[in-house]
Formats: sequence, structure tokens, C-alpha cells
Amino acid sequence: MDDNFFEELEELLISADIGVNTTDELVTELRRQIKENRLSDPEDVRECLRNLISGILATNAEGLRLADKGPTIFLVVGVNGVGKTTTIAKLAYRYKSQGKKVLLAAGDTFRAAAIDQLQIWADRAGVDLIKHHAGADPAAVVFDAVRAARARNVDFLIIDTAGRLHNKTNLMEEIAKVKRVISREVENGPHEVLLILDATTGQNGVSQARSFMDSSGVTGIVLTKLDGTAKGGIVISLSRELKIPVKLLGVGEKMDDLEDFSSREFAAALFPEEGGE
Ligand SMILES: Nc1nc2c(ncn2[C@@H]2O[C@H](COP(=O)(O)OP(=O)(O)OP(=O)(O)O)[C@@H](O)[C@H]2O)c(=O)[nH]1
Ligand SMILES: [Mg+2]
Repeated sequence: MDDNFFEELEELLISADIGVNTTDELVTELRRQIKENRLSDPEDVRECLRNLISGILATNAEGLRLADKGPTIFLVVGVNGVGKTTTIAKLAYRYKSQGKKVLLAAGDTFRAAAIDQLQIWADRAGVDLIKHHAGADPAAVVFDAVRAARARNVDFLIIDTAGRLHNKTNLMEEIAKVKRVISREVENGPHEVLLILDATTGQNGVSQARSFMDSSGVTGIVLTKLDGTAKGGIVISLSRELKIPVKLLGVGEKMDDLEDFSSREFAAALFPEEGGE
């Protein structure tokens, strides 16, 4: 294990979007363990690295939080185009397939097309949608949706919101208001505030996560577009720096392209058993 080895490793980690600080820490710890355990086989070193990474992630590995009684409510947030609406369709499809009663809410009232898009997904998944007209107050849509969820006795209410840049204070305040409406109406609600992050945006996801944490108390991350070349190493920075658990992975554009996050599998995918580097 010469300096060259560690340099290549650093490059690999950074190209997987693990971030400079986290990479430094990982490599330092890896060097320590290599010395301590006198590792010389590259496969042992890779295994050591996989363990380090899944160790960082494991503390955060949890499923989605559900309501003890009454509807479970998920609020879905994120910047533009990351896959919020698609993820909602996937969740609706998943729960509907399990025989659950699902209701969606068109909280993205910014564009008429956004409401239509969600309606198409709702029809495809065979679930109902609460919607107002374009330009309506998202908080009003959500208020109605929460009432409807209770009246109709649904198992899940999943709320779409408009994409918003995380540095736009007024838009972040709007999300906070939507969340307050839910909290007021439902004990322990929303049960999850899911931040959708696009794996291809790399380390920028950390600052997105910070802003959404501040405004809407994100409780879980969904990392999308992992079916491309992006490795999604950003989740390691998120776990380490912000302690936000990753809950789900988006691996395609279809309704069944949704996977539960497993730290072990994720670490293994970053550093496959053989070849790779
Ligand atoms: N390859 C791939 N594409 C995805 C995935 N998730 C979403 N997409 C695509 O990303 C694009 C944007 O998805 P949307 O669900 O509309 O994203 P959004 O966050 O709701 O967008 P806005 O409402 O405009 O902010 C669409 O073309 C989706 O098909 C994924 O996991 N993999
Ligand atoms: Mg959308």
C-alpha cells in the first residue's frame, strides 16, 4: 500500500461524490486500520473500506416512520426536477400494491402541468388525488387533503410540492407553512418530510439538505437517478455531517423503480468485490 494506492483511492472516493472532507477522514481511518491489522491484500482493504462506509451509514438506517393510528402523512420536498413527483407515484404504487388505501395531494400549485402530471400518475397507480386550481395556496390544498385523508380513512397521504431553490427564503417559508398546517391537524404529522435529492448533482446536495432541514425539518432522504453513472456517495456526507438518514433510492423512471436503502448494499456497490479500480 504505497502513496500511489492512497492517491488513487482518494480520486475514486471523490469521483463517487463522497466529498473532500469525508474522503480525507475515510482515508486517514483506513490507513490506521491497515497499519493496525497489517492488511496487505487489496481485497481486505476494500472490505475494510466497505465496513467503514456502511458503519457511517448504518447508524442512520431506518425504514419510513408510520402513524400509530390514522393516516400516515409524507411531505415531499426538494429543488426543481429532482424526481419528487415520480417518487410519489412510486410510493403510491408500492403501497397500493400492498393493499393500502393511498391519497395524493397536489401541493405543487405553481404550474397547471404539475397538477396534470400528478393526476396521470394517480390514475396509473389507481389512487385518488386532492387538487385545487393552479395558483392556489399550497397550504389550503394540504389542509383539504388532510381532512379528506381522515374522512376517507386512508392509510397514506403523500403530498407533492413545487420544486424550489433552497436559497429562496420566501419559498422555503411556504414549505414551513405547509408543514405547520399538517402538524396542527395531525398529531405527530407529517410522519416523514422526505427530501428528494438527485444523485447526479453531487455535493451540492449537502447545501440543499441543510436549507431544507432548517425550513422543513427533513426526516429522510430519497436519492434518485441512481440508474445512471452517479454513485451517490453524497449520502455518506449527509449521514456524517447532517445525520439525516437515507430511506429510499430511485433507480429509474418507472413506478417500480424504487428501492429501500441498505447501507451494506450501498457500500458494496461503491466498492465491488473485484476489479473496479
Ligand atoms: N433515470 C431516472 N430518472 C428519474 C428518476 N426519478 C425521476 N426521474 C426523471 O426525472 C425527471 C423529473 O422528475 P419529476 O418527478 O417530474 O421531478 P420533480 O422533482 O417533481 O420536478 P418539479 O416538480 O418540476 O420540481 C423526469 O423525467 C423523471 O422521469 C430516477 O430514479 N431515475
Ligand atoms: Mg413535480
